[in-house]
Amino acid sequence: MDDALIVVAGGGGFIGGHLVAELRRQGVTRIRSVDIKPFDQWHQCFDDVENLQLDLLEKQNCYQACAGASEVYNLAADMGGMGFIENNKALCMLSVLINTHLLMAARDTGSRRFFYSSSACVYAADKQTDENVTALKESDAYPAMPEDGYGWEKLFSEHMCRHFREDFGLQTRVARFHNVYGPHGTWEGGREKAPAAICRKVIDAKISGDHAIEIWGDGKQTRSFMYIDDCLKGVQLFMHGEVTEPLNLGSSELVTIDQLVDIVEDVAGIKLKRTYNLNAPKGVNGRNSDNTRIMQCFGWEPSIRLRDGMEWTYRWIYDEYKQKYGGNVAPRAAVPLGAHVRKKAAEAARAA
Ligand code: GKE
Repeated sequence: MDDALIVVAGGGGFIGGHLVAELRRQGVTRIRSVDIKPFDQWHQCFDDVENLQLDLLEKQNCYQACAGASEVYNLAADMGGMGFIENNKALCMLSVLINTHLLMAARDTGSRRFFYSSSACVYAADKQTDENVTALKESDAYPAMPEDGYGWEKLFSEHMCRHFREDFGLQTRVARFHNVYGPHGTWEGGREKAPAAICRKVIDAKISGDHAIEIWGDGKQTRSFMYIDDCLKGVQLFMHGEVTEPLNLGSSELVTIDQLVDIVEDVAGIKLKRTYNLNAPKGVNGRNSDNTRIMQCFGWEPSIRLRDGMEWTYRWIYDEYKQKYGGNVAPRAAVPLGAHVRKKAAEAARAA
């Protein structure tokens, strides 16, 4: 195993970059990190790693990426927070080509294990209508009614993994990530998720002196957020364990978005006047991770407190913000319309 080659697909992204860093810390000597982005846009890039810029939608590139690999981690996908996935459904679904071609390549080039990063977006919408959500257990993915676009791709790809294991003997492992956050994540540009977006908005307010914040939705929607270190630990437990069914990998510390803002205000030492944009992308009303299965299987669950993780994340974003914009405020991007608003407009247009 010592000189086994580990491939991280999506190694230029947030989670992939952290995974490469973690493998290096663990002393893995042969790592291949693959991403479509130019190297200067990778969230983390290490000189002692074999870095490849490849478009993994293309089958031949997946074969190049997987050649000689012992283990393949697939963290490559076109994705983002609600602002992105509600408005880019086709792009999100095209990631099916990445996982399909990687599975074929891993099978044909003799990889021992294959990890797929699925998402809590596979869960059925009708189980997430209430803010006082009952935590989602793995069986709640069926009957299937996942997040349109992104969630369907994830659910389909989970099945591809299962059938490659059953039919071809490729040892696939699948985790359903619940909203992962931390340093080195996207914090501006339209793909950022709520934890990073709220940090950036609080920093905007601090720097501009305009002590106000716009929150998407009514602030009462609930989520759990998993710090990156918990995510990395879970990914490796799953990859090297014997559990073949998709399992939740998420925190069970449920908060409202307003409570998330409270935490960031507290970290930043500021109080802001809140406005709520009900037309912005909002996703489901409530989502939490039921961790019964992961506890049964591994005797472990993500446990880093949100307050701690948000403090580390805020400080990292603050430094990045200052480095990029000096003492100036970052340019404000237009807020995209939520899928619920566009759906209503389309229905009204059809009725007229
Ligand atoms: N992105 C963002 N930006 N969200 C905001 C903001 C903001 O400035 N203000 C409030 N929110 C609200 C959103 O409207 C949504 O209701 C909630 O925070 C969480 O948004 P999110 O972090 O973008 O994404 P979600 O948790 O709804 O969905 C994510 O789920 C993951 C799995 O749990 C997805 O975007 C995927 O990235 C992922 O699969």
